[in-house]
Amino acid sequence: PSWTQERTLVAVKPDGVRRRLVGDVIRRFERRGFKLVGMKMLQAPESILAEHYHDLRRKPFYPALVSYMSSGPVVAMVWEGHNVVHASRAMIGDTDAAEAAPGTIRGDFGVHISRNVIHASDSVEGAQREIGLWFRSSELVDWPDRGPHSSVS
Ligand code: DGI
Repeated sequence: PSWTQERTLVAVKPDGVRRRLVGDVIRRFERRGFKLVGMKMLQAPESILAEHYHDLRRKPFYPALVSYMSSGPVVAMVWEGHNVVHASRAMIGDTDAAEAAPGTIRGDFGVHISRNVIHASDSVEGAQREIGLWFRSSELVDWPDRGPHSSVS
């Protein structure tokens, strides 16, 4: 088959870290065959959050969103693989936990739209922008792989 390799930004939000869900998130992405090429824990600075959520800056929930995202550390990851952007949106589920299907991360662990455990980029262009925002290129590791999503068959 022809593999289109993509990368996406996934972040376990402060509620997910507090609830010890980092390992479950990583396990789900690994079992799906995706390749981890970057990962770090950080207290997200407001400059990153302001840029990350720039499109939402006029929403009434924006101040609460930034304060929630600043309420503890996040674990930011870059995952690579065939159609990883679309697939990871399906894996995390609907933004609103009440709408998220069982089996998705938000459907299994989400409590409320404002405490929805995880972020994943919603487009290939968005993913490129977000990866550049959260990671320096030197923090991404392009290790050789012969896994299920590899371009080396
Ligand atoms: O890409 P998503 O995270 O699924 O959704 P988004 O980019 O539309 O919104 C980013 C985050 O903002 C979302 O994960 C939770 C928060 N948010 C979105 N819509 C609402 C919201 N928070 C509240 N309280 N109310 C909303 O309507």
